[in-house]
Amino acid sequence: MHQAKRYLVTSALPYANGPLHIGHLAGAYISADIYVRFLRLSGKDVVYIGGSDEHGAAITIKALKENTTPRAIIDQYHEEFKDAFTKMRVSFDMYHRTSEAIHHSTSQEFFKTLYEKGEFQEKESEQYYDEEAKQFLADRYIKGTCPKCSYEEAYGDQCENCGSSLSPTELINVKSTLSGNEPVLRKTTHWYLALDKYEEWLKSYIEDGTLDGEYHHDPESWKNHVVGQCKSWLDGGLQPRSMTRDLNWGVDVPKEIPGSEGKKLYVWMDAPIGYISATKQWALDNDKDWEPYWKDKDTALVHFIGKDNIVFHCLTFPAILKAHGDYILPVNVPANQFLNLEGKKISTSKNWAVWVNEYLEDIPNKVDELRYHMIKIMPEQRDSEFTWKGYQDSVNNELVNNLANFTNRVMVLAHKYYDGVVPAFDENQGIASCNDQDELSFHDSEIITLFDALSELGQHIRDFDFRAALKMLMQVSSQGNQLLQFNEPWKVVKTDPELVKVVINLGLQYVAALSIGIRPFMPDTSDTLRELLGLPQIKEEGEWDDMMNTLAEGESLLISEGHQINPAKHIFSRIDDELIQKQVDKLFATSSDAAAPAVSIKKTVQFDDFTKLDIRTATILEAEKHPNADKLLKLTLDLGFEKRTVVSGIAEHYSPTEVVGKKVSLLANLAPRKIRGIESNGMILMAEDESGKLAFISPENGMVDGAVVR
Ligand code: B3M
Ligand code: ZN
Repeated sequence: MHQAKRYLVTSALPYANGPLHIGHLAGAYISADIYVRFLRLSGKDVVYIGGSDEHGAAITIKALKENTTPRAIIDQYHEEFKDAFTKMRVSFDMYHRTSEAIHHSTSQEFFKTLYEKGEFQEKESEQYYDEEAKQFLADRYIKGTCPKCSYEEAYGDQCENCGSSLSPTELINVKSTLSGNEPVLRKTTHWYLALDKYEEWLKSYIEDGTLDGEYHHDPESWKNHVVGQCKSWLDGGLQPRSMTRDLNWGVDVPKEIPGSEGKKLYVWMDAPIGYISATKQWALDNDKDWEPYWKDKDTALVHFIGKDNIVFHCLTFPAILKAHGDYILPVNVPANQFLNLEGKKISTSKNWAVWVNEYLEDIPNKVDELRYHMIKIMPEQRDSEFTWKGYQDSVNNELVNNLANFTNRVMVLAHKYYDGVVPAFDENQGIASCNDQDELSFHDSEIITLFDALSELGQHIRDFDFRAALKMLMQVSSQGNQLLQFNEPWKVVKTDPELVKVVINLGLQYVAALSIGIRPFMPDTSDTLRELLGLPQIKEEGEWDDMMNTLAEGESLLISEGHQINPAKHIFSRIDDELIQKQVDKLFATSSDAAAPAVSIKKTVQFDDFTKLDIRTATILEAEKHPNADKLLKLTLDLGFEKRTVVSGIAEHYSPTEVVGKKVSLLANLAPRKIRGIESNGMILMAEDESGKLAFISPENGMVDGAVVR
């Protein structure tokens, strides 16, 4: 793609089965929002599409668990998502939902076209079936151990730990998530898309950026981890994938197709088509034509997603689009990696998350602060981590101390010296003194510096380097700060009033530039700055390009001489320790993970089972190293009524002298065992934590030896 005429930008459709957390925001939403806002600021034709993914087993499972209907679940979360995105200022042109009729018909049309073109192979196969629930178990209805990474909670279609896309029969130790039972295999028929047929074609798309031999995009412009994941898929060889499921919730396989009864579209067939149906709805609502956005080669299609969705957006969906025939393909899929939270993986089920709606309730009016910190730590190339302390530092050290401090200072000084009127200045100021070589005035050379920084910022956004872009934004603010720091207008205002005019004028140009440059990252702050400067609000209609043109011309200014600004104000305030501590406490207090056992509780036993164990108190009389094993101690125990030898594996933790005299609990009727040549008569009970640390289970209060423990 050399010059795109229009852009169609999408963010992954979140499953409507649980609230949004900061990991979602960092993955596919804030990133896309920066990009589309920048495109609009650059005067581009862009449509930004999102919506709720309302099908898939995760939703029906949730409904089942909560004794309600899928419809009730999706209605609740769809509204919540919309609300959270609006408040976080994620600026979708259309936030749609896949339960809408227009989506059902659009995805059915897709399915029918593929069917009629002979793209599907109809195959009978054995699939897992839960005899108690009387249901086939697709995707999320089965859990088991991932064959690739050994993660024990992998789903039938995907391992969320390593991102592998799986087929149910690859899982080890399969369990039904409905009944917990081990499922049986039964025959069923489904329609498979021959991904293997597209393997070569996909290879050149991903690796060379070509489609049917023609240039499509520069593969270097894609993130390494995205291309890397695709390559490893392709190298592993693609298999036909079933595009249908035996489910009772989802898009029906079109009636006209024989054998369609009871069959639904696979959620990863219908969900990406959701981008298309949402675009159709947008076009209907806005009296536009949707087709150029999906069919014209001069449209740039960009998908923002999290890394667990890479295979579906870079391989499966492109193959579906290709099989259909009329559609364009993404020019980039700038997936983000995962965001961790306070040292652990974010987990919905363990409530280890910062929920967006709770953040908005607990810390209202700090939307841009959260956006800022999320961009700063965005997991663009590798996983990254959110900590509350880090968030506090970003706000206090960067937004307050740098950005707010600078903008406030300039405006305060402008009021102090010039009653808030942008000062006119002598254009020749500084030519002789510091810039005589290239004959630039002080003002001009500063404007060039500003222009360069902004150009770099813009390029980073176009390259999907949002962290770097944010850094440049802060650098602009730092440059402005240095301008004040270096020239110290407060010291020379009496002796060199001409210099001070230039400095304050420049300072205000910087603030005006920030009010536009900040827009993609922190839209509300842009509004505030414009308000303070007494300039019109940014409508995201080409203002970036106007600014760059203005700066390049060098004659006209972003804020003109004689313009009256409004009273100065700090645009950010500090976040105190108390607020941060509250959030950290809340995270730990409400998470089931913080208190979760490292080793889960064993199967229930009856009291009778327990009474078979004879546990006694005892004292260690003697201890010595086992002659044949480094990890073992040979102990002599006093049980009051007898002495015994016990071999114990504690030598790495305790020296013989440390343990002599210790009171312990002993499993006294354990069958004798020869351990490395020495017979052991019983076992000392020890507590062991996650890290392997050991402690004796010692009776208190000098209890006599040989007492019964029960
Ligand atoms: N709902 C998966 C997810 O939320 C899925 C994305 C669909 S994008 C078309 O991770
Ligand atoms: Zn895995």
